[in-house]
Amino acid sequence: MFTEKSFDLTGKVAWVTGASYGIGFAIASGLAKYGAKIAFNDINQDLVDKGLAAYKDAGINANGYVGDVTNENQMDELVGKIEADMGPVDILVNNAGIIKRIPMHEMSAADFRQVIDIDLNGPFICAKAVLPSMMKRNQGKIINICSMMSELGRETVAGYAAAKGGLKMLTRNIASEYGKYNIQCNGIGPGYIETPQTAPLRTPEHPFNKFILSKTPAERWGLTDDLMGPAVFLSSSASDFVNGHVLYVDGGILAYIGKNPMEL
Ligand code: NAP
Ligand code: GCO
Repeated sequence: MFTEKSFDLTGKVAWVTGASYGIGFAIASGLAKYGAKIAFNDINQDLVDKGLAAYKDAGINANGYVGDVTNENQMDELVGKIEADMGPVDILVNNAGIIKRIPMHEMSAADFRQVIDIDLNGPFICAKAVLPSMMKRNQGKIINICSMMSELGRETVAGYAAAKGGLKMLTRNIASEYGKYNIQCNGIGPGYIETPQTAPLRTPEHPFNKFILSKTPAERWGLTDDLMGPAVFLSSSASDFVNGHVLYVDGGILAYIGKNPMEL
């Protein structure tokens, strides 16, 4: 039943991967504002320490752990640590990810494999690590951070688009296979967001900056704050009948043919 508490995450344990900064940090901060207890991991202790300081500055008492999402043993151990420290994981946000911008004919198979490993195998490994506990408790929320490249291609991002397209289908498959355990798996597809990952594209001289503004009805780059509300919604009981959906938070990019270049 929908009540004023339907967005409340009090007492829930949320694990956000790769969340020392950027989109993951913002999503974790948004979940914390609605009462969730935050666990996050990142690739090394320096990043985890940086994240812990940032969460503390934001008034959030987060638990940080070193772990590589592509390492199944590390992720299984990490889930055990979170459960021992905080309780079972109620909400998993598969956020950790990388991008490599290289023309495909110049991209090595190793580069392609690395992007697929982190951006697609990682979410599989982390979701697999939390599913058994969610199944036992007949409840759980899994949110995969997809992309415009889950729907669209563009030059130089073959590995990333393949990974994010696969992540959209992994989202649908987890929803299909585990919905009977009251587990909802959905995606969030950010548009073009101001984070370190897109910093190279946002320099004043980079043509991509004007291109994105022409493709975005909102005529601005997204902010990580724009992702907090969608994440709270998909983490809460307000979305218990939303499953297998990718919620695009893109300012309207996917709906818009783009401005007439003559008007730019
Ligand atoms: P970001 O600033 O590069 O942050 C990504 C985080 O993931 C970093 O802390 C990174 O650590 C961590 N990470 C990378 N590989 C890891 C691994 N193997 N194990 C654990 N952590 C790892 O990226 P972002 O812009 O915040 O993006 C976060 C997610 O949103 C990504 O999945 C990205 O594809 C997606 N996304 C971003 C945008 C955008 O416009 N920014 C739009 C759509 C989707 P390091 O610092 O060591 O790399
Ligand atoms: C790029 C950008 C995008 C964004 C995001 C868009 O090079 O095209 O980095 O891939 O990161 O994924 O949704």
